Amino acid sequence: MDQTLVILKPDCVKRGLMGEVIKRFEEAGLLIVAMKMLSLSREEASEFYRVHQESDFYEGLIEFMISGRIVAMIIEGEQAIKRTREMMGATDPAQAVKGTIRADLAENNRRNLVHGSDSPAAAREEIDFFFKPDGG
Ligand code: IDP
Ligand code: MG
Repeated sequence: MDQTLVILKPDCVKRGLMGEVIKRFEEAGLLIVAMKMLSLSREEASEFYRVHQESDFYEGLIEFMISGRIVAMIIEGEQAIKRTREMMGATDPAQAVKGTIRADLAENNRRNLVHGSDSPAAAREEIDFFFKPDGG
């Protein structure tokens, strides 16, 4: 069993698409084992996305991620990391395969509804980022 960290981004919450996205993961047989709604501070968003700090989209990404509430969740299942990434689709919805969350529902390559960890190491680190072992 893998665990992965998925975020429903501010556009997902504001557009009322949380249920639709969660339903897709659940219908694929993946299990949500932890979930919370929160707002990221600028510092937290900057740390979470620090691998992108040299990218030209970084500032816009941070502004977007702090623009509203998000939902962070731990999703568990066989090959959960790979499968959630496949279900999300490519970063740019225009490039994403039909039937994926981003192709079907996302607005553009920034406002693309969801984040999912892209490796076992990232999953561990990102789960710890949102769900500290002490419950904080
Ligand atoms: P991913 O979410 O598909 O793993 P990354 O390359 O890790 O994509 O980028 C992180 C996030 O940064 C994306 O999900 C998207 O919100 C934003 N982003 C990525 N590339 C661009 C871009 O070219 N323009 C605007 N925003 C982008
Ligand atoms: Mg990524």
